[in-house]
Amino acid sequence: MSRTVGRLLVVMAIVCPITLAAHVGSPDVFLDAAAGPYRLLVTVRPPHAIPGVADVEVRSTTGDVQEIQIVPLPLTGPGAQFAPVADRATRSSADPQLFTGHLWMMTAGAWQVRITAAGGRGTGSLAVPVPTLPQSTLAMSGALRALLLGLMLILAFGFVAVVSAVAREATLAAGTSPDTADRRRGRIAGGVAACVVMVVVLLGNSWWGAEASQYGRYVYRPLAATTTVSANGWLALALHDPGWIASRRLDDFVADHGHLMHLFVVSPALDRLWHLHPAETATAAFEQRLPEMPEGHYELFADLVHATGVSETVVTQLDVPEVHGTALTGDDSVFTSDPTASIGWVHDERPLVPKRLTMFTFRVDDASGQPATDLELYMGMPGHAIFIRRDRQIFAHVHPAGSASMAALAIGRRGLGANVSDAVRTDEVTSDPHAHRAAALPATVSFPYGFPAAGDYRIFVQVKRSGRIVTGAFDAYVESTGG
Ligand SMILES: [Cu+2]
Repeated sequence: MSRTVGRLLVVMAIVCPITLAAHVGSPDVFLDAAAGPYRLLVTVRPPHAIPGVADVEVRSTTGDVQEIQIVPLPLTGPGAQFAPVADRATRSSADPQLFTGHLWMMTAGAWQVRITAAGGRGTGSLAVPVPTLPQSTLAMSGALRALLLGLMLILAFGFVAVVSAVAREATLAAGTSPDTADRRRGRIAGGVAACVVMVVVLLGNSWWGAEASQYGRYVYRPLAATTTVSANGWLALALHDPGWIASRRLDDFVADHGHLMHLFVVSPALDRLWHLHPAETATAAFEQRLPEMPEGHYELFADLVHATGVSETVVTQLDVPEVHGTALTGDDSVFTSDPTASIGWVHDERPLVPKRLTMFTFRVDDASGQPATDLELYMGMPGHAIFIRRDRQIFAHVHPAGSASMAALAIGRRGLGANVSDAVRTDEVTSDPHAHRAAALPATVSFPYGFPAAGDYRIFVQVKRSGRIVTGAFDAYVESTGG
């Protein structure tokens, strides 16, 4: 009997961990933006399981911020209008311009962290879009499992022993010991109590299983895609929803810096990159005329943004047969492994480590080695950067404003209403991605980002010079902090 109960308790105490490949493996949000007069560098690390606690780090670059308040609220809908009472972020005693805080994120979907900075120049607010996508169910640690199992065994055996003893000895007169009939009554009561314990444990186990599988359905599953290439060189991408929360739809994509889809095609060795913009021809069906590309196997990362502000990266593969490609047009661009000496990575000697917000700065030089004076906006921004780990398990598309999608940033700003910050560096241009500026852009472009994990990465940087898109590729080794 005891063995059976023990086994059942083990079953009950184990949580089945559901492990799914992280969609792009880079869930942290990095932002370089303005809250009123203050320029802030923001990191938000959403929790892996929802509900869970997000970590928020805010660094003021201007040095005159006195207080930072943070509050989570939905990115869209009525909830976005009514902010609960904000928490005050803790100011670091070692670094007075660093503020940290922790926020509970309660449901999956499109959230924002609203940050309000106060200081000598008044107050200003900023909306950081944070998609909360539960990545996994948390597995219970071995120690906790053993502790709970032990406690359950004590409870179960204690209950049986108490019931049995009560039935056996409660009616005995003082000083007498139980006779055969008493013992028999005790054993029967103990058996009944054991049956009750077993039923309770079985019911508990099925309740636990139901809860776990319900949460399992809540774990984020990225959109899937099937790809086909026609004989005349058209790529067709059909998106499928493998099932997730009901609020995810396939018919609500919004343009993000001018295009519904940003498709990055890389070769396995990462020595080739195409940045294409397929058009939606029917709901969730995208098409793109392929450029000239060698026959081979390619990896595809397609960035999309829903009207809710949740952005997703669809990962798929593609075998390209011999195709007669067409010339690249518009915002489409290509990188092949020719040395692009005109873009240089400006970095100090500090080793790269995971999780640390770093400004990745690149300088564009002209043929004579002087800072380029002919930079233009490329899809509304001074530059676009792709961070991709060599094993292609981590991928992030980052802009000078940060890792949040431009569309989600715009939704967040709309929610700020009258408090809207007008100093986000790329704000003015996101509404017109093809805007040209009379004044030349600076020759350097910076991207705030933090690598989520150690490994060998490749960084692609794209800028536009006199109407021509230029791509630079850089290798980065990220040390593991544990060693
Ligand atoms: Cu971009």
